[in-house]
Amino acid sequence: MSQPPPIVLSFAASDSTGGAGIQADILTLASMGCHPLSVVTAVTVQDTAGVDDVMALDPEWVTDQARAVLEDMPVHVFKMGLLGSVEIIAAIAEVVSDYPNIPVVLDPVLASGRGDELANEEMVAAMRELLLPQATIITPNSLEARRLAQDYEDESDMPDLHQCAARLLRLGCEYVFVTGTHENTSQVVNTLYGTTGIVRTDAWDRLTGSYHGSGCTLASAIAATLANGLPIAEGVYEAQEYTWQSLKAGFRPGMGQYLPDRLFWTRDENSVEDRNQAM
Ligand code: PXL
Repeated sequence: MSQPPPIVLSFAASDSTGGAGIQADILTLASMGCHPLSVVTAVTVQDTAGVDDVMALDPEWVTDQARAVLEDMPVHVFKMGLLGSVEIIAAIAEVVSDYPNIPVVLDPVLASGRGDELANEEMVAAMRELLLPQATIITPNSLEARRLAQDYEDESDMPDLHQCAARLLRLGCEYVFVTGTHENTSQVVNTLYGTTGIVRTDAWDRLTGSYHGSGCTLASAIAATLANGLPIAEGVYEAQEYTWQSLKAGFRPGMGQYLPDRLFWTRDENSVEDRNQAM
């Protein structure tokens, strides 16, 4: 009999478009050979153009969803996305602290790619204090890295990305993977930092579209590679390659942003080329 798929538990919010959130995580994890468990933290109202509303669940419901599946199945990796409230962050921190041997991939979702605010300052502080110390790897984009690392009491504090990563590592996570999509560079440069410094830097050709769900796809892909047993540096590379391919094969089902095609590898190559030429 073949091995059962490794199990990844995702804590994230529902995005009805299927572009980001728990739906992105499920698609990515399944596409990369894992069985996804989904603990819903919040429900959003949105389309491919923007987020209209977010309703966070009662934190007890988050705890109960997680405890029920954790007591039933062996989980290989935790993945966290949009968490919804300070109380939910505290509830999740308590659940995962009971499983110190399960790696944690934390995508510190602070805003959507389109700029919709998805975390307030209290939530940023709670993530910093309660989740970062338990994280194996955090995957901020450069804007999130600055917001998580900056000292708000000191307006002149302008750390560069290396300094941000060093500060975040000091808060207790093992690795920080900063993505560079929002930086003014011709290629997208992503850097993985560990406690001994830079572990790897990868540059990718910048794709021209505006995509919804790329960060969720990348963090879930990293969780999948870890669940599949890859060492972190290799896993981070594979996850970038997978994400870049899914963005390149992206499609525009509505009137707003492109969505990644997480099942790109099931399509006939010519049909993806045709699809992109038609748009
Ligand atoms: O891309 C971050 C993100 C995560 N989770 C949900 C979202 C978004 C961005 O819009 O809606 C549910």
